[in-house]
Amino acid sequence: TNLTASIAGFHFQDLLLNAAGVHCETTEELEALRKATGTGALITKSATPKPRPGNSGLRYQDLPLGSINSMGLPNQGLSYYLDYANHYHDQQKPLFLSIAGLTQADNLAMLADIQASEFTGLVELNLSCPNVPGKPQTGYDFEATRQILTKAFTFFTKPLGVKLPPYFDLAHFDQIAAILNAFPLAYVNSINSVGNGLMIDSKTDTVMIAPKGGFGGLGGAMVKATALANVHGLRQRLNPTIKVIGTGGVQSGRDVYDLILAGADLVAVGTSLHQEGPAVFQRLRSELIAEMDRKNYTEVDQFRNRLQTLN
Ligand code: RRO
Repeated sequence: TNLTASIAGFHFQDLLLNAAGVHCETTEELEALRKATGTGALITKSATPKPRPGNSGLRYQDLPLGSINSMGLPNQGLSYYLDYANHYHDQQKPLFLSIAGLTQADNLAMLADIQASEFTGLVELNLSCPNVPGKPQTGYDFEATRQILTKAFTFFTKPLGVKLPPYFDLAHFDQIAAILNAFPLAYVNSINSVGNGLMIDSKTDTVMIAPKGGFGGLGGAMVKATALANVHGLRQRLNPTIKVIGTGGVQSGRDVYDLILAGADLVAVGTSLHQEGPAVFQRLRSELIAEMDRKNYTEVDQFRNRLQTLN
């Protein structure tokens, strides 16, 4: 069975990777992803120019239908990930470097550092972190999104994608796609967590996590429909040259299949990776192949973006 994909001249032997942020803050975690059966790529924790400890207190909780997090961008700083990247030689599994500046100036400075470096992988600009107090998600500010991309593409020539927040109105799908289509993006990754949910522990009548009074990004099964809608809505609107990484709600091989059917080229796994560790990729890969076998498919191209509608 052929699970290969390609983005911006990079070839992937398998179409699964981690969702940025999960199991990818340290080189040890990244190496475990690289070595895991079933991953076709890996991505680093979103970096800021300097290391950050992130938010204080309990900041991630598993839930019956997924997860809630308010990590607050804990990371080792851009130079740590650039250093890992510049010693990275696994041609079989391309490396994505994720960056998430707290300001436009920080994002442009990091892109300039990456441009000047010997880095040869793909870069993901995270426009959708929901958890830094006082910092709105850039992806919900269409003019700010247009402005950062306009400035970035004046000098940045390496393969660049963006990580988007979920959108909930078809008019917003139209607006964000029109902006993204104006730039030579390699891909979009949709969705980040569903920002600023709130869950309650019924035993104690308290919120589930400490930062921001309990508000945090939702992931896992409860966001699957939102992820499918965003992947499909964007795939319908984006230039064919812009590939799509589908992220959100993957617990089974059928969930991977559904994101591909909706138009995803690669599929990323967050909450399930947090819960099961890197062995999740081997399970998802074999479940996807089993689902394809049931349909007599040997290639993902036979069903990618072939979602059927009624009537
Ligand atoms: O670190 C986080 O709190 C975080 C980030 Br940067 C993000 O993009 N998405 C998320 O759910 N958490």
